[in-house]
This record gives sequence, C-alpha cells and structure tokens, in this order.
Amino acid sequence: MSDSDQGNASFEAIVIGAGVSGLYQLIKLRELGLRTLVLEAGTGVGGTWYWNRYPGARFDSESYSYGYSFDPELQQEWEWTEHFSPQPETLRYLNHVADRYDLRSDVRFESRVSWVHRDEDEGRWRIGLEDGDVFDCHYLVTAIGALSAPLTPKIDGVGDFAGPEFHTATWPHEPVDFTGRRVGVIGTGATAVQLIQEVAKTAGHLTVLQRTANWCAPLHNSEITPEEQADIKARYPEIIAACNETFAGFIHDADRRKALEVSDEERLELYEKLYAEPGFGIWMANFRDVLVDEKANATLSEFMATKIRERVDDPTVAEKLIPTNHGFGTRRVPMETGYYEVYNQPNVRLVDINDTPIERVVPEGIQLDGETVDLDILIYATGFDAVRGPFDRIDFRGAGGRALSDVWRNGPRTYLGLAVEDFPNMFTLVGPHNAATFCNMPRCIEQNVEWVSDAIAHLERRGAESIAVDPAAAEAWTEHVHQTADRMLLSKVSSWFMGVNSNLEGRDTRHFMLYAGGLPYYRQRCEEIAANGYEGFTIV
Ligand code: NA7
Repeated sequence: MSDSDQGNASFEAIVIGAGVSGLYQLIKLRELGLRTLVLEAGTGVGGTWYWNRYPGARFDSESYSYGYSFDPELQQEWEWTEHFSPQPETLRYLNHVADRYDLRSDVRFESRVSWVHRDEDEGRWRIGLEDGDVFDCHYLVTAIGALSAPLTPKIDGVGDFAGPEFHTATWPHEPVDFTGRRVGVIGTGATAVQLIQEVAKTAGHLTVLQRTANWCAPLHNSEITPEEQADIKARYPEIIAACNETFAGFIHDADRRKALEVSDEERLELYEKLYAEPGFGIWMANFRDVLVDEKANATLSEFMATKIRERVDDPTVAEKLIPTNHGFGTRRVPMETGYYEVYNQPNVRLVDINDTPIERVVPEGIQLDGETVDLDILIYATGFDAVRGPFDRIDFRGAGGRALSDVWRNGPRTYLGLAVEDFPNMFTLVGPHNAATFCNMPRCIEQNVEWVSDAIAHLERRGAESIAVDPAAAEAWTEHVHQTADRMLLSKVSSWFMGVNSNLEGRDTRHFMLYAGGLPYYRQRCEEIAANGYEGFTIV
C-alpha cells in the first residue's frame, strides 16, 4: 500500500499499535489478504521498546526466547549480542522485522487514537485520531500494550520543577548526560532498578526516593559467545517449544519439589543455585509452592534478605531495602546488576519516603518533610496505569453506544482476555485477563495473534458478518481468572498485577489484571473454544 492509500479512510482491518503484537498481527492479516492499516502513536515501530529508552532498559527474558519464532529464517539471520538484550538492540531488531517484511507501508505513524465507536447501522468500527482524522474498518485489533499508559505520581507540585524532568516511559531520543549532576529518581520498581544502576555510574549525586522496597534478583547478563550463538541457532525449535510448555513462556519452569518437603540443605542448595544463574529462574524455576504457600515463601524471602544484608555495607540502608510488606515473587521481581552495591557508593542516598514523606515538588527539587533535596534532573520511574490504562485512555464505545469503561466499571470483564461483550469484531491482544499479560510476552503474543487470525479466517470462510462474546462466557472467564489468582500469594499483595494504583482515583481495591492459569492451559482452552466452533461467541 502506498502512502496515498493511507489517506483512504476505509479498511478491512485496523490494528492499533505497531509494537511486538501489532507488527505480527499485520503480517498475519496480510496473509489473509485483508486490506489492513496499523495506527501508531509514535514516529517509529517498536511499542514498549520505542518508548522506554531510559538508560539501562533491557530484557529480563533471555534474548533468544523473546524474538519472534514464526519465521526460522528471521531467527537464523538475527544475532542477539547479549543474553539479555539492551533496549537499543531490541528496537533495532523490531525495525529489522519491519524492514524485512516491508511493514511500514501499512503503518500510519504519529496517529494517536482518541476514540473508537461502533457504527451499528454499517456494522463497522469508526476510529478517530487526536489530529481529527477518522478511519473505519470491519475488524479491529487492539495491540496497545499492557504497560503503555505512563503515570506521573499524585504528588503536589508535579510540573513545578525548574530543571529537566523525565518519565522513564517517554524518555527523549537524545542521550541525557548525568555527569556531575544532582539527580533524583522517584520509584524503585523494575524500571527504576535498571535506571538507577546506570545513573549512579556518572551522576554527581543521586537521591533515590523509595516508597516500597522490592525483592530484586541478579540478572547475570553476559555477551553471547560465537559458540553459544551457534548452539542457540541450532536449537531454536527446541528452545521455543520448551518455552511454550512452561507456565509463563520463559525458559524457566518450576521445580517439581516443594520447599517445605526438602531438607534445609537441599532448599538452600536450590536457592543458591538459582541466585547464581542468569534470568528469572529464582522466580520461575523455584520450588512449586513458593508462590502459593506463605511458609514456603518465607524461606525464600529470608534467603533473599540475607543476600541484601551481605551486599549492602550500611545495615540501616540494607534494612530499608528489604521488603517487609510482601514476600519474594508476589510483585514483579526487578532484575539487577549491582543494584544493591549502588547504595555503597558515596554519591548515592536512599530516602525512605515512609520515614521522610515527600511534601511537594518545588522548582529546586523535592521538598521532603523538613528538608529540600536540590536537584538538577528529576526522573519519574513511577510506572503505568497498567493493563487497563491503555484502554481507558481511548473512548471505546460498543454496541448500543455502551462505553468500555461501563462494561469494566467493576474491573475488566473479558472472554479469554481477547474479546469483550458488546464489542463485536474487536480483538484485544494482551488485554486484561489474557495469559500474555503474565508471560514472556512474544511467546504469548504469537499465540494471541495466531488465534485472532484463525478466528478472522473462520469468519471470512463462512462469509459471516460478525463475532460477538456471549455475556455468560465473559462472566465465566472472569470468574475463572479470579479463582486462579486467589490461589496465589500475589493476590494478597498490592501491585500493578492487582490493578492497585495510588496515583489514580478509585483504584485502591485489588482486582487481578492478568491471567495466572499458565500458558499451556490458556493455549489449550483457546484451541478448544475454536475447535468447538468458537464456543462462547455468537457468529452471525
Ligand atoms: P512499577 O513497577 O509500577 O513501579 C513504580 C514505582 O514508582 C514503584 O516503586 C512505586 O512505589 C513508585 N511510585 C508510584 N507512585 C508513587 C508516588 N506517588 N510516590 C512515590 N512513589 C511512587 O513500574 P515500573 O515502570 O518500574 O515497572 C512496570 C513494569 O514494566 C515492570 O513490572 C516490568 O514488567 C516492565 P509503590 O511500589 O507503588 O509503593
């Protein structure tokens, strides 16, 4: 399609977002012969990896387990240089994919969607952009990501700082020089941990403002040697197949033993082994009861606390870095490379804002209770309105003009995390209650995209006009999502997994945003539903 075609407003399919899921969805819709347009807010492809350019941003997934697997030639020609790829390389990879399959010609950049309305007379979706342009389509696929609605904190004076200020998720394209500068970072989530390690290397002084300590685990990143590269390339089918059989699509899978059934020595042996190994093993390949049984979890948390005490010189600082309100792995585990040692540096100060609350942001920096922290640069690593935020920021209206925010008034209600009642012919890749939200994303994204593409192919073959979720099916899936989460300790803890966010009104009660039944069961359920003629949907 040429640029001039993009000016035509009508398409058979529109995809919102040109990140990992949107790019693959475009490839699959083209294979079906559908005239497709992708609407992308950024100036380039990449989604998460386009926006999150902050120093230190990188995979926590093994690089070769993260890349697309749909084309063996793509796997063979691309060379990941590190076991956990840094953001610039990942963005290059996604641009390579866009080039290789000539995807940009069907992407309209700088096109932020502000509303999506169902035209029931025409049986089409109308999509309005911020710039006023309007498009319409038969099939709509949202590929808007789970972590793409950044939030600044609800703190008085945000915006009053006189110097440069940044949110990690809208980082400038030009490098920021921290040399000799006084830098403040608000937040200590997975993003902040990656960032702090980098900023501390050159900043004149770094102040970290921590509200909740998180359990961080060593990443153990390294370069991929030529021998490892050859081995990875020879074993790609095996690696991807193994990921697809694990709970969350990673190369790591739970140890079949229980922490409380083995001897103290055996338990410690596994903890030490996993702590010394690269990646999420300590979270994903641990004893199978540590994320569901409080006593089992306590043994692991105690082990991790000992490590923090060993690595941080000042015992008072070490205690501040040890979480006290949640067990290991019940919130997203930040992966680190020398994070704890940062607090041994003379140019770094940890402020626990529970002891010394932030009063407000002021032109000079941050006003704490009784003290002003003067800053040259202020960074918000304060996260996102996760999972549902990207939907809430678009005015979605379905059948009968019903707002999505109304359907989700008491929390998301979806079928398979892929479709919503009253939103016919609309599919939500990586939507709330979708296994892809709790997954090594591309492994689940490929499953999502292929399932949606098969569903659309089914409709096209039958000459059907629309597919719509039965409310009872959405009800049952939502209930299943909650029951599955209730078995896990993470459901007892406040985090973005649970939809809790202090920066948003009315978001203080827990409502699970992800799907924790595991990728194999999720895939099987999706396949069964398709095999049963799209059970739970009405096709007309
Ligand atoms: P997270 O994990 O939501 O972390 C945000 C951090 O910012 C966290 O430490 C928050 O503390 C802190 N925060 C948020 N609002 C405030 C206010 N108002 N005052 C002080 N501190 C605040 O976001 P990330 O970007 O780190 O990671 C998101 C995901 O992206 C990550 O899990 C990966 O999957 C990739 P809190 O814990 O709420 O007390």
